Amino acid sequence: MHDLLSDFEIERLPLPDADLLFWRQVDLGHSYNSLLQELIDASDWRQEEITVYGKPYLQPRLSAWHGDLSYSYSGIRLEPLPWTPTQLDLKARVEALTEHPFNSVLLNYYRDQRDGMGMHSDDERELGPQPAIASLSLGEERTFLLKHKTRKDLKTVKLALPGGSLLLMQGDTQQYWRHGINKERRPCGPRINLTFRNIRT
Ligand SMILES: O=C(O)CCC(=O)C(=O)O
Ligand SMILES: [Mn+2]
Repeated sequence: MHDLLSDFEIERLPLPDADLLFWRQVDLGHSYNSLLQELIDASDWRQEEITVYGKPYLQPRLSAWHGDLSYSYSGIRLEPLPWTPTQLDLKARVEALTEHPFNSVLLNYYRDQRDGMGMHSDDERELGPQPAIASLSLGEERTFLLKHKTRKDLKTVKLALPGGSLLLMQGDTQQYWRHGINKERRPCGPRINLTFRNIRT
């Protein structure tokens, strides 16, 4: 069970066919800015190529995959790098808050307003039928979009993800909803997002 204080800090986002928990500010044991800078400097960032309708594109962001097992994502196979001590510390904090175990993390680095992530759902078979995905944000606040896959009557939901916030997507969320991060017109500083996942063996 969550204790009273952490329950008080959690918001349940009331979307149909979804199970979303949101922590506006989590205690990460270090200042958010020092963590952001450390992760920017110390990660082995890659710009992955993806294929859309047969054409190769570079993803508009950098990424790094760490953890225990390899993973297929948007048609690319990612071999994991080993966990760093900072990532293991963040993983333990996120596991304690969400009460889910994680064995992998995908780091996304949105360098400025020109970086983003297209609408998608994290529904790869390796994640299982009702995956729990915990998304920790550092740095610039960006807008997270959620769009129901079939219910045209539901508007796109916009959720501001400030640095230090944690979003847990679980239950049917990936089955019924897509999510993404839009590019912005206004100038944006860097943002890092760590998405903790549990890959099934
Ligand atoms: O940057 C974000 O908040 C979203 C990341 C995401 O959806 C993903 O890594 O699959
Ligand atoms: Mn995702």
